Amino acid sequence: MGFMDELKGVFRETEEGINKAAKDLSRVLKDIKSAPFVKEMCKTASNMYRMGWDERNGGNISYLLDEKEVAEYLDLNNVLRKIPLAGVNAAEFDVTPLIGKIFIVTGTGKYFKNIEDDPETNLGIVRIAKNSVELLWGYKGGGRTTSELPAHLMCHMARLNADPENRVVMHSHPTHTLAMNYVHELDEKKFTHTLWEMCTECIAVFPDGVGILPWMLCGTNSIGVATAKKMEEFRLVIWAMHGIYGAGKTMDETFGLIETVEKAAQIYMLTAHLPRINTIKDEQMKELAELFNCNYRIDFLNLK
Ligand code: 2HA
Ligand code: ZN
Repeated sequence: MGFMDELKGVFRETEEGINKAAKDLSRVLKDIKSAPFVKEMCKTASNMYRMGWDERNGGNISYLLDEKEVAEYLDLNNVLRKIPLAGVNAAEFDVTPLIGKIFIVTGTGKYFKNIEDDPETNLGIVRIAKNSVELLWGYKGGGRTTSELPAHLMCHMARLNADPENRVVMHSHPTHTLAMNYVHELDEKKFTHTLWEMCTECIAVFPDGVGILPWMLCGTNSIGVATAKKMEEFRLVIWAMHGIYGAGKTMDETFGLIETVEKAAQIYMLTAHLPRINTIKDEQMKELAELFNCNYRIDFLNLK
């Protein structure tokens, strides 16, 4: 056999090998749209939209995924493109603890109401790199991560320090919570106390209370730094006259935190202009928090 024939044979074998490997890979990879984490993002965004918390492109969610689980659906070596970590000032924002971690994140300018019908356009799965994120799936048609990604990543770092099982950061514009921002003092103790008074179980759901930031420009590193600082202490942070941030271990826990604050704020807004005849007393809140064994902010109660 001549040298050329031998060479052709080697090429043929290599090509066959590559084709077989590609075929094997596509056979073993499951359909990403059936992944539980994609379905959870879709369902949650639809629920948030229907709750009226996420008008137009309002709100954003980031969800830390398990690499092994993602590898069942995607080839982790196939980076579709790199997206810069917009507006990042390295001195303020060191992403090192998150490098290599994979998140599913809502896209900038995308509407929550459209996510369920078209997850591939409205969501992205990204791996964090030094000054950019590597797109592994989604943002079809040239989309990018939410403009609030710096705030989200900073919050993840703060919450992971407080609780290594934290996975979800969620931002939205819940109506009554926002309304309450205009008529109630924006003091963390007073605001939390009022919310706790509005439904018996509030103190057990968010015993750590609600942190509050004054009005700040959104989409910036500084609001991210300030939110993350609050998140060292609180799982819920209000952005005055804008909305709320929640963080938790699961999508249900995080959604439930915001839902419970919003319910309490709704009751406040339904009753604030009426004479208050009955109320839950601080001693009763203490009793409940202790029954549920909650590590509650006792300094947010006015106990005698
Ligand atoms: O993503 O809610 O705060 C839109 C927003 C920005
Ligand atoms: Zn917002």
